[in-house]
Amino acid sequence: MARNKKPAQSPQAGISADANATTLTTNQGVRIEDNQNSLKAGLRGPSLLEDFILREKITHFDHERIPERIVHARGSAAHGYFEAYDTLTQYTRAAPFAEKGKITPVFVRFSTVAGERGSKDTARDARGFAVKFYSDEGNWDLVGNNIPVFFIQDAMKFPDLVHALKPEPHHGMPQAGSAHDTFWDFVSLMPESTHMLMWVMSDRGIPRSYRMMQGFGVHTFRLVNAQGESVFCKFHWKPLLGTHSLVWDEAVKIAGADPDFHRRDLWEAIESGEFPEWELGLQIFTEEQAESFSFDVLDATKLIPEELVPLTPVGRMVLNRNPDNFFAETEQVAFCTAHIIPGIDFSNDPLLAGRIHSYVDTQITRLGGANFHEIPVNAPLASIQNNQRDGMHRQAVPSGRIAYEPNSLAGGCPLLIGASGFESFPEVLEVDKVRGKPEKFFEHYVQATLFFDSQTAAEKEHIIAAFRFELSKVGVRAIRERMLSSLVNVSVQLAAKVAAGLGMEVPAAMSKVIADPPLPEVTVSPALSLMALPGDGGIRTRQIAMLVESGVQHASLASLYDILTDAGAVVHWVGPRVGLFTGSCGEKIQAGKSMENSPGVLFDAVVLPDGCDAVQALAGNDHTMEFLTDMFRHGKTLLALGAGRKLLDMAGIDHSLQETNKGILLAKSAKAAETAPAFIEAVAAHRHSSRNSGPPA
Ligand code: HDE
Repeated sequence: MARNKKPAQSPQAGISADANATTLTTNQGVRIEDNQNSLKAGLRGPSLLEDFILREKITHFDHERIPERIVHARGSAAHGYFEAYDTLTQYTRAAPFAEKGKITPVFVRFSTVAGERGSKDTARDARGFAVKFYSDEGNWDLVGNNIPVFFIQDAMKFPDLVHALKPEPHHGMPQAGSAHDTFWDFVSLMPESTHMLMWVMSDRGIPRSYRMMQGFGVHTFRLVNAQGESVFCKFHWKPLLGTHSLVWDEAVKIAGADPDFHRRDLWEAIESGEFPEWELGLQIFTEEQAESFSFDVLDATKLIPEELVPLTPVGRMVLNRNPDNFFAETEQVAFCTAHIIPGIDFSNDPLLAGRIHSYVDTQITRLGGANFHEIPVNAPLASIQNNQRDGMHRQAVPSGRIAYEPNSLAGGCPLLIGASGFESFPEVLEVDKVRGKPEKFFEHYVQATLFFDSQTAAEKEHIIAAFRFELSKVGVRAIRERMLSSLVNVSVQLAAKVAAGLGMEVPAAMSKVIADPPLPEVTVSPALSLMALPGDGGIRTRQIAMLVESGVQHASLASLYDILTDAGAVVHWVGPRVGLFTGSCGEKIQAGKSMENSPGVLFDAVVLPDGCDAVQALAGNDHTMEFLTDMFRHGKTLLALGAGRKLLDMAGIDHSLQETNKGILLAKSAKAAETAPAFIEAVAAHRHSSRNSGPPA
């Protein structure tokens, strides 16, 4: 691969961040002799003010933290590259699409929105999906989410939305959660939020992995070609592993068992060489087409159904390198929607307009000044030449006396390059200066209904359960009622089921601004269901537990272990405790995990061993029953070898019924290897939704 990572940054002379450096020094490069004891007047006397080594160390430590992001504070990131499938010069002169096979380095940060920097990964929330392209014509930041629409239409409402969503200001609760009064008060008064609410309450709000979610640019953007011609475009990232989610009960339990669940998953996959990959698809359409749509493409609460404007695949993105340092890269990366390059331009989406300002602005506080572009992870590969000077934390050392233009003393340099430089698309505007919205912005429910109607039965049940859960945490009854009255406009079935779950009557529908909206072009869009992207049918990186105890029939487990590992799964020996166990024929088995430190929610599937003594010992352990009960009710795949089926019986798991039997496999020990293909198929299905309704009786 030609250039699949940013070249190592060359630190300024004298500043060494080399982890292998052998000599401990101060920040002034003075070698330190004693790093244990401060300087004192006598061994039991007071410490001395002159101890510059102690003072430097403590002072630096005192200033280690920077403000966290006001939203998207918790995130995880990786380096990689984007590869263009073909030239796209017909539509855009943007450098990453200039020629077939062109490689552009990227840095991608995934995030939750509401939680603070140290909050859990599995909160119900939208996820950020921000991509920085280090193109040879400058940095382009595509700062998107895993959901193609947003809560609000106009940047003017963003501070209100975030204040309502974040922990309530008087007591600072709840952390990383939308299930509280102020959030639902705001969204129930803002019907334009309804479409996004449907997405966040769906399984999209609790992804299985950052590697298994879509990304969307959300807004309509412009592509501009070398002739200055422009088309509109929406950006979509599709994961090769398919789109998969957690179920709520699982997400809640994972939050306790491993709050870093998504961070760990991304890190471990990349460390093991399983590089996550997405395909970039564009919805390309003209302004004339846009005018004919029943909705406004400048309204970020609306999507363009793929059935109306299909995706054109244009390239792939691979993440193949973990950051060297979390703070230096993941924390200090500064994504800004204002960072675009020739060939990409904005539309007049009023939400996007506010973002163009906000991101640059926020970095100035967060990263301590206007020179954040010099931080290595933010620095473009394209060279920077301009007359901007000085400011806090300036690293560059421009030489000479010329810092203005026009000049003659430097021969006019740096020169403007005219036509090939960035030029805003010369849109013709003849308008009044007004505060307001176009008419189609007032329609709030058609696409919320489209989303709900496009879900499978299991997905619908999860949406209903999510609304029920969230609204059950709302203390003010009037807010619940108002939200229900809004949901009636989405689907009477949805509103009725949520109301029943809250022990409430279905209220009258909320009045709509547009009673008779234009007929939608599409009424069911299969592409909106998570099931539309099942993945490649493989089990690469799937986490599989093999329960072990002394006395297990080792040979059958070992044969499966090899087959599953060869198929790319990550197989773990999980015991009642960690450490050594002895198989029935004296084999030594090292359990790296215990059911206490790694409960069932952390695995995609489990294999129960054969061996009467082992099964008896496992059956007597409370953790085993909890492990199996969770895996059953979360729709995971369970395979019981020989006597292992007794564990299913003891956990109350009925493996005889065909309906609930999906993903529950039984095999004799001697047939373990033969069962592997069926087991792999069941694990690749991700989840068996027929049994995620509740615990076994
Ligand atoms: Fe953001 N958003 N946002 N946002 N956003 C930030 O920028 C903002 C919006 C998104 O990994 C902040 O550097 C405004 C939509 C992501 O570093 C801030 C508005 C979408 C990230 C900000 C929006 C996003 C942010 C906080 C409405 C999806 C994390 C820290 C006008 C398309 C990027 C920062 C990362 C972060 C402002 C709406 C995505 C305050 C004003 C819509 C992925 O500047």
